[in-house]
Amino acid sequence: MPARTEPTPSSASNIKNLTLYHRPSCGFCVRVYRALQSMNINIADVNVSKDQYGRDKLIREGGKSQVPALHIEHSNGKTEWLYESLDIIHYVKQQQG
Ligand SMILES: N[C@@H](CCC(=O)N[C@@H](CS)C(=O)NCC(=O)O)C(=O)O
Repeated sequence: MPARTEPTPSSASNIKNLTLYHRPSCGFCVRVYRALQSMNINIADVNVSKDQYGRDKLIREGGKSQVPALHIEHSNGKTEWLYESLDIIHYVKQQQG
C-alpha cells in the first residue's frame, strides 16, 4: 500500500487581509519579520526589489516607496497603508487579539 502524505501541520496563523511590502536588505523589515515570527503569524508579502508592479502600487497607492509598508484591506473594501515598522508591529499585535 502506498504511503499517504499528509500536509505538514502548521501552528502559525495567517492574517489574510494584510500584505507586507519589504526589501530583503532593509533592517526595519527584518524587525517586522522577527516580530511576526515571535507572534507565530504569517502574512503575505511583496518584495519590491523584485516586483516592479508591487513597487509601483506601493508608490501610487501608499504615496511613498518606503518599506516596510503594510497594506491593509478592511472588510468594508477600504484599503490603508501603514509605513512605520513599530506601528506595523503594534497593528498586527492588535489584530492577533
Ligand atoms: N522609521 C521607518 C524607517 C524605514 C526606512 O528607513 N526604510 C528604508 C529602507 S530600510 C526606506 O524604505 N527608505 C526610503 C526608500 O527607500 O524609499 C521604520 O521604522 O519603518
